[in-house]
Amino acid sequence: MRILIRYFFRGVRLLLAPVMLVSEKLSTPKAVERSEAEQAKVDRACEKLALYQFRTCPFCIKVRKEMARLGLDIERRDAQLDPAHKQALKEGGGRVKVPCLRIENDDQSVEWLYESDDINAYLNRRFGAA
Ligand SMILES: N[C@@H](CCC(=O)N[C@@H](CS)C(=O)NCC(=O)O)C(=O)O
Repeated sequence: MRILIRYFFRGVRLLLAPVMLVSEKLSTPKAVERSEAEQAKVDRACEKLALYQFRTCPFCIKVRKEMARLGLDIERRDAQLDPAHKQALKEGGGRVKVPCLRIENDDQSVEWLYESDDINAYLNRRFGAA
């Protein structure tokens, strides 16, 4: 019975995935405009960030849309399909839950920030309009 339920939900997810991805594409906002120098500075800062995500997780989509709005080129790491990323998230952050933002500080220390609202608030504090 349990296996049937698992396959049922897997099927639902498979059917919903394209809908979610198309809807994300259609509703992703345009990026804020920055000068070339400002954008280069933001791009450099984003090299120290990585988003652990699942492609069709609604909370990840929320964060990805905010990244797009803020014009942030943050590496996305699939913690569902890539076992190395999944393991890194488990070991570094403590659990396989997404979205999770990996933040490398200037002193090389690393923070793992969970919760889509907290991630978006962090990105806005750091990269939003002053
Ligand atoms: N409140 C969280 C919810 C995140 C969440 O439920 N993510 C799901 C994927 S859509 C997950 O990682 N589930 C695995 C788990 O909770 O262990 C947020 O806003 O980020």
